[in-house]
Amino acid sequence: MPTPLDTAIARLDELGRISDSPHHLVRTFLSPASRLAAVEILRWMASLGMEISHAADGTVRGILAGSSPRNAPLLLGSHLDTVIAAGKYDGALGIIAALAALETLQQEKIILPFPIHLLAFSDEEGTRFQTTYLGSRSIIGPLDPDTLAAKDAEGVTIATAIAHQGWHEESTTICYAPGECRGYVELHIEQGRVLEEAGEPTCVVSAIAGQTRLTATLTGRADHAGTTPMPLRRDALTGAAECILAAESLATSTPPLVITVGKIHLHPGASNSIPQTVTFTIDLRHPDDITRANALAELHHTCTRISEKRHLTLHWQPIQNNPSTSCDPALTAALLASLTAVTGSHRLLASGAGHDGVVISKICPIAMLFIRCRDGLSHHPDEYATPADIGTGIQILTHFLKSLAPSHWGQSLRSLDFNIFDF
Ligand code: HGY
Ligand code: MN
Ligand code: MN
Repeated sequence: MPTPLDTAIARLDELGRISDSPHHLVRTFLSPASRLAAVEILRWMASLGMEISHAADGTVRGILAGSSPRNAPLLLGSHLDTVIAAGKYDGALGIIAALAALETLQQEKIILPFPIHLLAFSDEEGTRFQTTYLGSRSIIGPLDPDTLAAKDAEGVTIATAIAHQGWHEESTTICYAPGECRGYVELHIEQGRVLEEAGEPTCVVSAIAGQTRLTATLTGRADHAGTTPMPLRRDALTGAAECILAAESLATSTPPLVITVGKIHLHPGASNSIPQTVTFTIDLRHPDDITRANALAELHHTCTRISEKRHLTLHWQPIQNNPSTSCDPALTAALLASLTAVTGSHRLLASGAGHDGVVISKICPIAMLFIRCRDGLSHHPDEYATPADIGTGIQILTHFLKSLAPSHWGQSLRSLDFNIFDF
């Protein structure tokens, strides 16, 4: 009989093979592979006896009612979408590890005194539309008009994508009001090197760094590559290059600020034509929101100066701005108690990566558990977490869930005195 860990490892491989590309792993908002992955996750949820449903935007949910279905639910989950040329752990591990923890509780005949709602969010990465957290934002309220108007590379808006590519057949509205849930807990790979360098398998997350996403478009003039002397050019690509290097030097001189240009597109794109327009993305992050805002203003000023000097026009288009988000102290203390009980570690770590908890923190307390990943590598096909570390993560999550049912664990954790125990 396979253990919950065996099943989890097999499911990671299975989900890792569901892709929109034959060349690498990629699942984007409302894509065919995202739908296939959602159907597979629903199958796993149903096999645990969960009440399953899906939203039109592709987020799926499994509910275990527990012994008191009317009590406030605890939310578990992560995202089912990926970046391009992704690894198979980012997102998927959080969904699959939660299933394994619930399976362990079932094998031990433990029924929790409140419902568990396991959520697989349709879009966290923002790969198709650059706007991130579409799935989790949709469970706390309707998407705002600006977001719905965001366009993908083909010019399709989010609104059109949901209307025409959404999973409307038998869909449910999955939505939670502030205060309706007792908390949200997500297990995720660290996507950094701290745990590996510390020689520890897991840690608890203290906060999630704030992030700004925008696109910058520089416009000059297309011209002939052979007949246009250098001083007469209005080359949008060399202008963009100067801006991008300025962003790199700003980030390098202001640690732990990080700035990334992950996408760039130019027009007309002929080898013998001087580039007329260049659009590139900027992803800017810092744990402190004031420093992040100041860095953003400085970068905008620098890029404006560069474009003026080169007789280019600059269009600076903010896409989104997420504040630094602290994890809930009480829920984090409970998760930390389980981390310590299972591994002896007390490690807390701030997350440089964004997570759906940033959004869910608007409606309930959040906490996160990190699992070590090899070389800290993520957003890469070689992303890897060992079965042993995944097993430790599942053990901690299971211990944590049990700790919320004091009847199984005495009253020890009640002394932490927080509302998670209010039944
Ligand atoms: O970009 C991030 O931090 C996350 O992987 N969405
Ligand atoms: Mn990611
Ligand atoms: Mn992720």
